[in-house]
Amino acid sequence: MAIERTLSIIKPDAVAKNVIGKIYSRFETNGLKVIAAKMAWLSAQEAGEFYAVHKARPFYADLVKFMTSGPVMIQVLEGEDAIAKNRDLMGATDPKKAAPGTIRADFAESIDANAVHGSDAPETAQVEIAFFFPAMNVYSGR
Ligand code: IDP
Repeated sequence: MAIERTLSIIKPDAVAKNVIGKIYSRFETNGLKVIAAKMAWLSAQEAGEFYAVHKARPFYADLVKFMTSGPVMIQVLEGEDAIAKNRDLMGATDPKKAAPGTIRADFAESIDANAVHGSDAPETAQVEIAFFFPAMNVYSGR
C-alpha cells in the first residue's frame, strides 16, 4: 500500500446538518489526515465542470443543482491507501445500500443528497485536487 491523496467534499446536505466535525473525526480516526481544506459555495459552472464526466447522465442537471444549493466543505485527505479507504468510509452511492456505520448510511438522505464525494482512482484524485487547490495550499502531513 502506498501513501495517497484523495479529494473529499462534504456536500450541502451534510454541511446543513452540521456534521462536518463528525465526518472529519471519521477521517482522522481511520488514518486519513486533512492536508488542505476550504469551504465554498460552488457556482453552476464550477459544479458542472467538476462533474463533467457525468454530463450525459440523466441525473447531471439535478446533481449540479444540488451541489450549488448551499456551501460545501472541500478537503484533501492523505494517508495509506487514502482513495479506497475514503470510499470505504463513505459507503455506497445510494445510502439505502450503504453498509452500516458508513458516512452515507449514517448521514445521507438519498442518492442525490448523499453527504460526501470522494475521488475514485489515482488519476481522478490528481485532477480533482488540482481543480480546487493550488499545490502551494496543500500541506503534506508526512
Ligand atoms: P459516487 O459519488 O459514489 O462516486 P458516482 O456514480 O460517481 O457516485 O455519481 C456521482 C454523484 O452523482 C453521486 O454521488 C450522486 O450524488 C449522483 N448520482 C449518481 N447516480 C445517481 C442517480 O441514479 N440518481 C441521482 N443522483 C445520482
